Amino acid sequence: MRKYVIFVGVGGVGKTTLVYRLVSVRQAPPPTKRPGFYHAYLKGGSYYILDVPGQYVDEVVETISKMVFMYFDRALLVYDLTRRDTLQALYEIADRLCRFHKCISAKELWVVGNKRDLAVSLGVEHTPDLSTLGAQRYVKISAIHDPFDKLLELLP
Ligand SMILES: Nc1nc2c(ncn2[C@@H]2O[C@H](COP(=O)(O)OP(=O)(O)O)[C@@H](O)[C@H]2O)c(=O)[nH]1
Ligand SMILES: [Mg+2]
Repeated sequence: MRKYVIFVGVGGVGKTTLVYRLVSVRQAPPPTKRPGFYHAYLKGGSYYILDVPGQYVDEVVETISKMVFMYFDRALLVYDLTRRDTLQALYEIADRLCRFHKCISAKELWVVGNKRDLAVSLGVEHTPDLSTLGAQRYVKISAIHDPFDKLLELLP
């Protein structure tokens, strides 16, 4: 069984931290300059995970628009629960891809609110509108603090 997963979101929301946890890279993630394609055997299957680079909406849209031929089993749209701008960026990315290129082709679209630990300590949390994003599910996590099994649930 082969599964393809893509992580989408602007820089700083924790995508690479999350991917590193999933594929057991024990390193602090450097800023992501080029697409990271990772492979891991998990949950009895073979997973290919794509970590989209880019600090801002423009760069993320540009990278994804060049991969329109790819089909994913699940797209994880990641934002920082404490930063509304990172959620707003997801709306913009989804909108621009659909209007000017092609919507992200994925069987399932999940929204991931990361840095739950920070959201709890700051008492700040922004909630996504799933229908605007055409997403089926919303999950809150902490890429740093959650147990591995909880993070595995993000994979199809
Ligand atoms: N407090 C907290 N910080 C996090 C969490 N996940 C990632 N970070 C931090 O957020 C910063 C950006 O993470 P990174 O994975 O490089 O984000 P990316 O640009 O989306 O790949 C790093 O300093 C991480 O340590 C989390 O769950 N909680
Ligand atoms: Mg990164």
